[in-house]
Amino acid sequence: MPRTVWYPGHMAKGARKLSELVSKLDVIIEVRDSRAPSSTSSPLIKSLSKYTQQKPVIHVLSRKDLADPEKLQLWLNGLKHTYSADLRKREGLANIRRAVMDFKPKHREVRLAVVGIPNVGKSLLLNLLAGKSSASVGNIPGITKSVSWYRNDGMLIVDSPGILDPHAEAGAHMILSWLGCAKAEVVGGWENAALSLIRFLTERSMTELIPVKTETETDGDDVPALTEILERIGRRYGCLISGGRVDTELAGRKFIEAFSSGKLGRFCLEVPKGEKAVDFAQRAFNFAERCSAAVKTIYAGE
Ligand SMILES: Nc1nc2c(ncn2[C@@H]2O[C@H](COP(=O)(O)OP(=O)(O)OP(=O)(O)O)[C@@H](O)[C@H]2O)c(=O)[nH]1
Ligand SMILES: [Mg+2]
Repeated sequence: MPRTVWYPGHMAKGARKLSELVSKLDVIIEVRDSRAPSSTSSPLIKSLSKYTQQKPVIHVLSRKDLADPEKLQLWLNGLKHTYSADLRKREGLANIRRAVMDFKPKHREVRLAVVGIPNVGKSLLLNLLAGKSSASVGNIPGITKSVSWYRNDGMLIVDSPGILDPHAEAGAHMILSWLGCAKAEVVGGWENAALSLIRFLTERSMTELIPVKTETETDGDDVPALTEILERIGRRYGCLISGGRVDTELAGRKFIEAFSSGKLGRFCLEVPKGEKAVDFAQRAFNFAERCSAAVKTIYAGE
């Protein structure tokens, strides 16, 4: 049984450090991914309010450029103090800066922390606010490992490591792995993550995001149909091993990477007040585990 929770030491340490300094802050920026604003919310926001009085929180939905614009608008209509942004193009930055400066005390700089789960764009946002590329940015989860302060005209900003919920359900990690915010190893590997994503997309009629034909029946727990789709993906991406068989682990990785980077199209996995994608992902996770076990049994029996 693979480990289903990813909470290494730097996350625990980061959470502790943030709790120590939260009383000094004027405002917190929480960064979430526009494509799943509920599942990518930070577990820290709730826990930090335990340490001091409630702090104002500005929500930034990053990767607006990769999200379905209509579904994203539903989130923006329903959430207060929320700004969407394409941080790579600096779109939405002026609004975020204005919102932060509203909390600036008269006689000193405004103190803020940028928090969120891994790989949502915290350090990139910090660099844009600070006006320099001081914090390391990279497209794998877990780049920032410590809590650090940065200063710019009128702002004292804390960058923090991406921190996940140590008590999260396996499904919560599954959906994060599809978005590149959690490692696939945590949810049983790339094949497992890809099979559950294929199931999610087929059941939601979002098959335009799958780079091969999916006309095979996928009702119920139809194991061969999903594995067949993953094998087609593997053949499309050239993931072949001896005997012309598909390396399904590599195929899963290539598929998830293309999906999370937006190469397969824009999407939102959640809409407000709908079925939470994380609930679905939990079921998909359970299914994918059984599914990949079945595949291994087939290979072992050959
Ligand atoms: N397309 C797109 N990419 C973005 C956006 N915001 C951030 N990224 C990319 O997302 C990746 C992660 O950015 P980081 O700033 O390192 O994320 P982080 O939240 O600090 O990650 P950790 O330190 O690992 O927790 C980088 O490759 C960024 O270029 C955005 O709005 N649009
Ligand atoms: Mg970072």
